[in-house]
Amino acid sequence: MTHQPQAKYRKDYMAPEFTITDIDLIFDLYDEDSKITATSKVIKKGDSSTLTLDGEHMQLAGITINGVEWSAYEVTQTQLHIHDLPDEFELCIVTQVNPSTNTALEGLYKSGGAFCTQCEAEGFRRITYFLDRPDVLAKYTTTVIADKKENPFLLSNGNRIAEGELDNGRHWVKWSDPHPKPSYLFALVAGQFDVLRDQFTTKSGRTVDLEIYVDQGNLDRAPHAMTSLINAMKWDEERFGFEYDLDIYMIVAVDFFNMGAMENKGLNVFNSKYVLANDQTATDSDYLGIESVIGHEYFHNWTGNRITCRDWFQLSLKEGLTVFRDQEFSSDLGSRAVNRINNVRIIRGPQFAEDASPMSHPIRPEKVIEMNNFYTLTVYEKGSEVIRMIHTLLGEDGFQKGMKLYVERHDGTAATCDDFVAAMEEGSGVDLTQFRLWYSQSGTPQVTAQTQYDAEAKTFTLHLTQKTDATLDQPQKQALHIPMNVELYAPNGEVLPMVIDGQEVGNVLDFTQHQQSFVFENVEVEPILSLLREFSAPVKLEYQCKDEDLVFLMNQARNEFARWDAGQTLLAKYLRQNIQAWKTNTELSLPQSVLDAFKGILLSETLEPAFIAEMLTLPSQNEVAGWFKPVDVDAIAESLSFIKRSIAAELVDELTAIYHSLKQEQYTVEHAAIGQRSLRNVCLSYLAVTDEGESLVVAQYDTANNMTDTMAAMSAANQAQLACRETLMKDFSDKWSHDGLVMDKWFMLQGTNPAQNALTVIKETMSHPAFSLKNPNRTRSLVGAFFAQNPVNFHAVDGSGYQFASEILHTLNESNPQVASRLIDPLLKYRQYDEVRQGLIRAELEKLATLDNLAKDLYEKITKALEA
Ligand code: B3K
Ligand code: ZN
Repeated sequence: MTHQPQAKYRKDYMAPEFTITDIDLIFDLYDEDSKITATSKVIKKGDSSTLTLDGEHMQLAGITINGVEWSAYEVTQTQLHIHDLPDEFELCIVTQVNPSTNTALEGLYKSGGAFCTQCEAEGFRRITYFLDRPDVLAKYTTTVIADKKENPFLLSNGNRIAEGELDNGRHWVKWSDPHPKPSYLFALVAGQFDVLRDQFTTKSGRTVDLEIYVDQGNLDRAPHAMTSLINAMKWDEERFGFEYDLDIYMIVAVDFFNMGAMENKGLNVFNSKYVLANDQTATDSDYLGIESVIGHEYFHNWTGNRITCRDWFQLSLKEGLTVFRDQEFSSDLGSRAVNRINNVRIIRGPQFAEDASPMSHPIRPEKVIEMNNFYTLTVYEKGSEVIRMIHTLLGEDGFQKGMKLYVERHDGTAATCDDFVAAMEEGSGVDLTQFRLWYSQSGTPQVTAQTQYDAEAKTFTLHLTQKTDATLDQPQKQALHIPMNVELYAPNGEVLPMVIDGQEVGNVLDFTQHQQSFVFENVEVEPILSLLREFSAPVKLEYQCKDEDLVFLMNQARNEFARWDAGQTLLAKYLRQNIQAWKTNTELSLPQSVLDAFKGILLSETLEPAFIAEMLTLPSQNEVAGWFKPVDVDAIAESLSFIKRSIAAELVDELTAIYHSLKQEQYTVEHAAIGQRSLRNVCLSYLAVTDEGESLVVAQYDTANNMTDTMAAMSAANQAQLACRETLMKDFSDKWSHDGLVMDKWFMLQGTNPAQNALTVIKETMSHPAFSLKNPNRTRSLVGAFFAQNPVNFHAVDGSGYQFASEILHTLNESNPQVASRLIDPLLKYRQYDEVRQGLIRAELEKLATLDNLAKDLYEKITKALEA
């Protein structure tokens, strides 16, 4: 590294010395040399007469102040300092950029034939020199000029206010956004598209034009996104009272995009993966993903855009809250239990792993080198769990009162997480003093529970302890306010009233000390305890529960999540036991009672198919890995495979019968139909490891009339390593080679291929015509899946997986550091593995650390990992 990147600290926040209230932008777009003229109204706020603006990766062509050419300035690699300034002035800056060589996909770049921008977190500074920080809110007008034939559509934020033609085949459109916004919400798109149009009438009767822009020929894949958008607009009015505030809402789908989507005011830019779907190209989970991301970006209009973040340390203010809102949206529209289960899987798997890694940070980080590194599962998903805990403590009514106050106080401003909590507290009257610690303390709390029944006194006591292990960023931990949702059952299934100190209490206990006991009175029989219902706090729970009690809860708990969780706990117990058995060369085994319990669930006539499918889904290899240190990837794979084969062998008749009974003639994307397919395909994944596997999988592939069933057959063949795998893979690739988005599914199967020669095949696959390391979706599907979801091959003890990772990261460090920085995560966790693997991974990280041009994205993560 030539110079060491500097960290920023939350505690150092200072209000800006100047502010910019208005900006007028003119983009003269050319592939290789686009010119941007930015005219801003600047007002001095502090004492200095030097204005320092952020800017990088562009050329400065000129500066004027109040129309006069200015020479009192200097430019560095990342800043522009302008001296001798008056108190208020008009600043005009002309810059030049090259969109066609911008492979980092930040700032102004070309995605296929179209121009587009990505500014969050700090991409606007690659367009012009600016106060590129979220607490500077300005009104934007934007004129886009480009060749008319190649770019018939010229889009930006706000409302279209003027347009015109120029004589050289070029044309222009001018946009004005009446809502002051930070620079990260700026967007521009220019290109040739097909447009799906609709309208929405808001609750106050205003008509909003809805437009979805897709690559030409893809119009038949846009309707689901439109339906999702309309549902989101309606839901936000009904549940939160939030109405849309411009005359137009546009979504543009692009193929080259670093993340899922971006909530730019009035002009969302989306990864095409989260827009395009029809039954031939998309699976049920793609459809649900689109609904959720379209909702998420729309919900940002209030939680993110109208009220934004004061500084980037506050990111969870908008992201945690908006994830909570999108989760609620999906739960209100679909199955609440299935949504909750899938969200909890993310927390217990990858989020807990992040907490245990060198990147561990609180949902409101204290120290950042590269902001893009903090768009994490912790900020987003744990951030949402923190909001959910507030919701649990306040109830829906108190929560909505808090939200109302939050909006009244902070609409049109840049706020902090503390502002949010204060509003929730005052709006609801619930004390959140200790609760605030969730914002500043990192790591996963470990809760241990023990119980005691006193038959004579008729009391049942729950002893709880909490402890959060030190994390790399924070050695000392305090006791958190943990909402602990519990329920007591009598052995006959009756729900017991919970009485403490003579008072009947609700389900949610306030667990606030390191150790705390709750004594329930008038308990006539020894009860069965359902603990951490709804996963009421993002903690690891240790509670020795008898198998019979878990089976009881699987069958009798009145809450579906609790039933699923009991099943998972039972599976976890036998997964651990078999991992141990495999390591000590003892025979693997699974009690008949466990098999019977799952049989009961499979045959249940009252449970929804979608829910049964979740009950029968084993924890992922990565989730199980999180329970151990050192992790033995082979033992985990063997144990998971043993449990799967045991259940399949025991239930083969039932699985076969249900598999056949759930066949649907017609494909519809309705929740009931999705649930049935999901159970049918879970059955197939079990049957794949039985004697019938080969023929069932081939038959399903051959007769599938939708992508969900096609992919389920292919995944089953891949996971079970069936002989038909190669034929199916070839057939799929012959059919879909022209379509990168569809091929991503195929690349993912290559990436997660359990076969021993997977890495060799992956290297060959990189020359597949549909593959390109320049495209983040392709890269994540093939290479990313191998790093993160193929543990046995990635952690091959000869180090081949690590070497390959290092080569890929070396290349991506130059072309797209943001993508590189996402992919490196599995390597950061090297301390979880045995010494040989630790040594091998460390060596690769050290090699990367010496790269001359190491981007700060990778620099931040690698230094943390090596320091650890
Ligand atoms: N706010 C964007 C994410 C931006 C990521 C920048 N590296 C999408 C979202 O969370 O809605
Ligand atoms: Zn978001």
